[in-house]
Amino acid sequence: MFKPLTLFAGVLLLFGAMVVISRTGRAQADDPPPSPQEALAAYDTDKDGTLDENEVKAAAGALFDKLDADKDGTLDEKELHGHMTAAHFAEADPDHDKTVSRDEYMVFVTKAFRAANRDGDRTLDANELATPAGRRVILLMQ
Ligand SMILES: [Ca+2]
Ligand SMILES: [Ca+2]
Ligand SMILES: [Ca+2]
Repeated sequence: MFKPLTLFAGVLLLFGAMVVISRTGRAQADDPPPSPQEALAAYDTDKDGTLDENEVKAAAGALFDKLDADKDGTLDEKELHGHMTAAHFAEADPDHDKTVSRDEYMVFVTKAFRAANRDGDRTLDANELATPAGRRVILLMQ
């Protein structure tokens, strides 16, 4: 005779769990991209839990091709919109021709990687990717 009550409690518990899950989901959706976890899941090709310079450059090269909408081999400020601030664009374009060539992009990626690699090992871990410098690296890959 206690069974219906147990069932009711079970349903309540399940409902409570669903509310918690949906709240967590919403909180994550509110988090601004980029996410270190997503970047690691997408670009850590050797699955060692960190991004090394080769992994970052491979992802950055793929993004370069994707962003180069007019396929002229360079990225202008419009093509890079949202991936670099104006100040970083100027830094990435040392010859000031208002475009970033693939070589210039890779030099900038390497600089961003080194700036984010706080402990000076050869990899970026989740904590390093969560810093402002690390987020800059993620934006150069996605
Ligand atoms: Ca790795
Ligand atoms: Ca272009
Ligand atoms: Ca590191």
